Amino acid sequence: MAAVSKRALITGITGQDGSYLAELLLARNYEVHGVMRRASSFNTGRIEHIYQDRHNCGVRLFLHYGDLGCDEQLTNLIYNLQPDEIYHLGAQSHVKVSFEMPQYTANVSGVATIRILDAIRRSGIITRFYQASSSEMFGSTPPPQSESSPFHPRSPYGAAKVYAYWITVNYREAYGMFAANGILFNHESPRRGATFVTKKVTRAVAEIVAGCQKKLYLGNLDACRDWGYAPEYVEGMWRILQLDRPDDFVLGTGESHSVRELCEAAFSYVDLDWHKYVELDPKYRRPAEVDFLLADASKAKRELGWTPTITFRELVHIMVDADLESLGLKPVGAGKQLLDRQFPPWHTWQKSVSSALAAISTHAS
Ligand code: NDP
Ligand code: GDR
Repeated sequence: MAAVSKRALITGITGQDGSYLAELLLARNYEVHGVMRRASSFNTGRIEHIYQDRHNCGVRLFLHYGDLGCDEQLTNLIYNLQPDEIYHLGAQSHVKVSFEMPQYTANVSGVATIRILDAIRRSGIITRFYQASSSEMFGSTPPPQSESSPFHPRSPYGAAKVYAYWITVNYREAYGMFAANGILFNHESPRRGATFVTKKVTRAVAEIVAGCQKKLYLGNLDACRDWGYAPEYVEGMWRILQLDRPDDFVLGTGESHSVRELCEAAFSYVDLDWHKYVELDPKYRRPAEVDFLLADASKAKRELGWTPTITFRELVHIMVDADLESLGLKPVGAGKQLLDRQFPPWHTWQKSVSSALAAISTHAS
């Protein structure tokens, strides 16, 4: 076995991006440490397939309990581990929920960033810090949005992320830290949380095919998003931290589609007409909406050599296939074949992951 190359610390390792990033870093021979919060039920479904008992030899993935709401464990981990790279991905990441829990969201998705940055500063260690910034910061700023577009957040989540963005820039400028923002547009996968709209739609399609669900209730069908495939975005995060100097980057596909188009793409993939199944429920509308997000990621292309390859329809096919498979149905096949053909082993088809997540229900927002 090759020697360990670097040590990384990931907050939010149990989330969609954290799980893909952990796989990517393990494949690149990193020692990976992840922060997970204590839960009374299972919250490691996305990383179960890469978890190794720490008593085995050659183990390179370690999990530590910690909560972003306070700094006791974060400070210890940073000081004791002295990671070469810190990827801060943990957050209360649901925009609609942030209207219901605005103070909690400010704390966990905003203030947590300064907890980590200040722990780095006080510990005196040399490390590289990645902040998971979001296209939600642009809010009502007209498309296309790039690194130079102004921020106008439309939710407590977006506002919290603007704070986290600027404090990252501030620590870079004030203390000369390697601290960088990735401003990522929506990215999805079979591991996406069940209450985000892509997963809600693709999961419903599979349930309807299986005969377990009759209708799908959604909010605003007109909102447009720049949706990409999550594993390609964690590659972008890694590249941002490999640069000679820290900088901020927009990552997105440069294509935008409405929620209505999402429904059409997902249902038509299994030869169903979405009009017969989708109904509107005002419960899923937000007090303020972000209408149109479209990334101008030309800086990332130029300076990181980062260009996403999975198109909107391909993404939908991947997710519907995964959801069909997780219910024990035969995938249509185009999405599954695409992954088998196009991607290296660190994020090939993971039936185990989509099945584990299928058990989680979709009651909330
Ligand atoms: P997820 O919601 O899938 O994952 C969030 C992670 O944060 C989970 O591991 C979650 O733990 C953890 N977390 C939440 N609250 C706490 C807490 N109080 N203490 C410790 N850990 C906590 O998000 P994604 O993977 O999709 O996104 C990763 C990051 O990127 C987030 O910061 C998100 O805001 C940001 N982002 C995401 C985009 C996207 O399209 N996916 C786009 C732009 C930015 P648990 O598993 O226990 O819930
Ligand atoms: P978003 O993602 O808010 O963009 O945040 P989400 O999938 O929740 O919503 C996208 C759009 O779909 C509309 N929509 C619905 N959304 C949900 N969740 N449920 C519904 O029933 C529904 N009906 C319509 C929404 O109104 C919205 O316009 C995601 C998160 O990952 C953030 O953490 C991240 O920062 C941004 O993407 C970029």
